[in-house]
Amino acid sequence: MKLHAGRHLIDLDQPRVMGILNVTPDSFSDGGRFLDVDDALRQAAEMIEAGADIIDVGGESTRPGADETSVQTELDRIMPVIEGIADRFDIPVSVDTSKPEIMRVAVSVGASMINDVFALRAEGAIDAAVEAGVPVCLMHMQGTPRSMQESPAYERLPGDIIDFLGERVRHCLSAGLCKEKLIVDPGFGFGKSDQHNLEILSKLNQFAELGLPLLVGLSRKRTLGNLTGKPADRRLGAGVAAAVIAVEKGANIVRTHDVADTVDALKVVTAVNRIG
Ligand code: 7PJ
Repeated sequence: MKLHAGRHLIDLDQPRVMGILNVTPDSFSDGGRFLDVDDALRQAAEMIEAGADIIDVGGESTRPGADETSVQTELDRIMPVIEGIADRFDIPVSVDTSKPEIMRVAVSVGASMINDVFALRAEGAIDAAVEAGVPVCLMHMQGTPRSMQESPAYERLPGDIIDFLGERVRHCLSAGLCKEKLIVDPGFGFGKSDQHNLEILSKLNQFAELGLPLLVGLSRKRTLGNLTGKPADRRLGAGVAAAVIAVEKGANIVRTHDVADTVDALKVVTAVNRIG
């Protein structure tokens, strides 16, 4: 399986690591805009050095309870960073957004992939993605970031999520996106209890029925904190374990804050799986 992402070709015959680069006020606290961009580019360089295969740039917080960010604010945050990475490094940059305006601009300044936690459900998003012509990750979320953790409920897991993604895929195909450009993601933590997340992870192999590359993001998420009793910056071991389980159950791309350790862990998985 191969993904054509702009000038890049991503070979999914081995697991790939997507490094998270948040350009939000929570991650890059103070200082002027220039400083933020320098910080972000330094972090990107570090992740590339550590073996990242994709850098995912986001300018809007999607944490539970988060408010929406305006288009202009999001653009101001991410444009110089996307342009900077695309100019300086030979790595695909994905843009983490649900807004069609942002998708268009991000791709025009060098993003070669779209990562949409709203699975192109925003008005105009599918058209923007068709025009952009880059791969798109469709993620499942129940509710909205504001409300999603209030009382998530499912009839069947992971069936409900596979059904949702299958429907989104069909809708995107009928709107003109091609199958070779689609990636799916169960959306760990997005409208899911700890029990839901664990059930989805344990049955992740069932997503293979969609016949598309599978991306997962478990890095530092709350379920890992609840399991270990550790704060977000001390969930490395838990996150690496989750990434290894996900890849063993068929995940092709792992989205993580902790690139170096995840890359090491997946090297071991890949080496062992080459043998038997
Ligand atoms: C995900 C994401 C994820 C994809 C976030 C966080 C919350 N995009 N964006 N999948 N999570 N595709 O990183 O903790 O799980 S933001």
